[in-house]
Amino acid sequence: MKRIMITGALGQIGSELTVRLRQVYGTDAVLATDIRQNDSEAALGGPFRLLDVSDAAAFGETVKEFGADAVLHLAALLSATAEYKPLLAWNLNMGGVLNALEAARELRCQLFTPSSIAAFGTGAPTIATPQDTIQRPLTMYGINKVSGELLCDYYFHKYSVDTRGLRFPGLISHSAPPGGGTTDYAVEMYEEAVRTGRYTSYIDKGTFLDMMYMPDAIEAVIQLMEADASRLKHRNAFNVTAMSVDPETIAASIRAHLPNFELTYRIDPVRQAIAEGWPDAIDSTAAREEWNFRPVYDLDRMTEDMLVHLQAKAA
Ligand code: AKB
Repeated sequence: MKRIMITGALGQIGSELTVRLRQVYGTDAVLATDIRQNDSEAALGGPFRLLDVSDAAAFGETVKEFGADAVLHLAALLSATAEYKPLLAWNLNMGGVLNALEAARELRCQLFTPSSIAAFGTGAPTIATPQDTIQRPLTMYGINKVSGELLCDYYFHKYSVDTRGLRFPGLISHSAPPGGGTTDYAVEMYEEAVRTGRYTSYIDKGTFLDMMYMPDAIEAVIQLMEADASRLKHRNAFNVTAMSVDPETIAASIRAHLPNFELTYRIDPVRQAIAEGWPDAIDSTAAREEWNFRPVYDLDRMTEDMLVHLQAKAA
């Protein structure tokens, strides 16, 4: 049975991915790691190790001791935090990817690294943004993501490391909260709709961004990691998306269930500028053709599921 190690396991993606991987591969076959340890670790229900991904020696030792066949490297600072702390973002995001790549090269592991819609920027088409196009992001996070994509390609071509990756859109989930991202507003809107019936958005109406529901993101990671390598022409950084929405579109979907939901705006110039530099809607044809990516949740189906879960939590 495949043995898998995850970094950033207590984060928004990691906490759900760890639980799902343990259902698929077995509890003890999945090692969760994170720089912090808190109450939510118990919910992951299996082996856990503290790991600072910027410590190269500790990274390599942890992979070796566990005997991992695959590393899913999720630990990173997100776009808004990276804009406030660019040097920390460079050191943590790039150091982490390099340490993951080196461990995968030395110990012959498969490696998954998430990229993002942030990897696009000035000059790229904003509608149906192609898989292969100009990538000149103006944010530190975007620069980290493009550099990570290129490094993963480099390790594949030079050392035959089996690197794979997805360009994630904003991910919406009801369990672990996101933190420090630009697309976090979408998750907050659902939470506040249930909690108070109103939300003040820091992203302006008419600002469209790609989003995807977490269950689709989790299945996409597993599907890509299991995909037949001979079919992968791109390997790293596949565009994946399930919907393109702005705050008003999400609010309308919420109002189908909570008609009195109120949406107002107080724009955060930093996160608004980041969002405006990203595509409105990316094209995921390569992922569909090369490994059968098929998201299940559209906006309304996701809204229904989010509200059911959040209302159950609030009860
Ligand atoms: C962020 O907003 O920073 C992330 C992302 C789209 O990469 N959710």
